[in-house]
Amino acid sequence: MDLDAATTAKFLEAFQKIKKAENILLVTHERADGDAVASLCAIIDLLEGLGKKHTAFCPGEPINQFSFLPHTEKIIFKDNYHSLKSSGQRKLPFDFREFDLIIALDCGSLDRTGLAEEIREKSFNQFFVEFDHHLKNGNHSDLEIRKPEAVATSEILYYFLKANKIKITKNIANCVLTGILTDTGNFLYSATSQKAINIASEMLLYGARFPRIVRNTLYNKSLPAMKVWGLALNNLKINKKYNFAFSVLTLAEIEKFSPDENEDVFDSISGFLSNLYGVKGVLFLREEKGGKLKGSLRSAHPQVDVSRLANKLGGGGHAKASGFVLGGKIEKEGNNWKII
Ligand SMILES: [Mn+2]
Repeated sequence: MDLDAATTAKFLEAFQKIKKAENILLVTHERADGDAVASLCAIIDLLEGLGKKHTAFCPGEPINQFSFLPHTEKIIFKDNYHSLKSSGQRKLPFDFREFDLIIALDCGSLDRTGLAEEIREKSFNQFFVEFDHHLKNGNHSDLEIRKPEAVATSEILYYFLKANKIKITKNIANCVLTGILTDTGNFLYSATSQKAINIASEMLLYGARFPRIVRNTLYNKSLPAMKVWGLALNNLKINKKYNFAFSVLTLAEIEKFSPDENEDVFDSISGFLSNLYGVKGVLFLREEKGGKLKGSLRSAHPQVDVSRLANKLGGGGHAKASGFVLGGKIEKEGNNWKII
């Protein structure tokens, strides 16, 4: 990405805001993925170097597989956040009014931060900066740094650091490389760019540990997770009319193997199912507790944009990887299933 003057000006402004701020809130999206956690950790590293007071927040359960990243122990993960919210008992683990700067990283949409109401209100005049590579969704940012052409938010952070001549520490290098690797499926997804590969190799020179990242993000599946994978593979079918593959898991099927809720079992399944040759894409639909259905869409086909289907179903994401959530339950009868 060649940085145009307008983007460079935004990066400089963002750093000015950070330097002036007294208390900074960092937030990312629920069910945080590698890029989300890595982006948080990279900015935590920067803020600690500057001696800035800060809090990092992620709604939802902690994702254990990223605990190898520096500073993850400082992130406040809020368990049961959404159920508390719907029952009206939501209580934030901090006083939102104390912050003068809020930085959202990799969020996709404000609703995924768990802080949508507070951020929209900005009742105490907080300045809101957004770094994201998802498509635009709303007009809530005071400073919006959005680059859908970047493979990861971590890639955007790299340009931000460069524009401001900020030293890339070994910690930051590990974070940026993790974000790029996880969001490109270790450079396998079609969105992978030459720039992302160049940045990754530069991160190795700054001390990022590639084998350690891959070991933690790829070779990390437990036996229950593998069993659930097996079931998802077994249930995989192709809809010949649309040349689209799908696999459906009911809650009862999943619970038979009691996978650890803190393990990212399902994202990796949809990624693996998309290895199927010759189809336009794949849908992985699973039933969750509380009458929710989660759908993941993946495609490796150059002409297919699965985010259009995800958007129609109230979700979102990228052309090659998207998701949605619906209310309902899955009923299976022999080889057939329906949503009730
Ligand atoms: Mn991302």
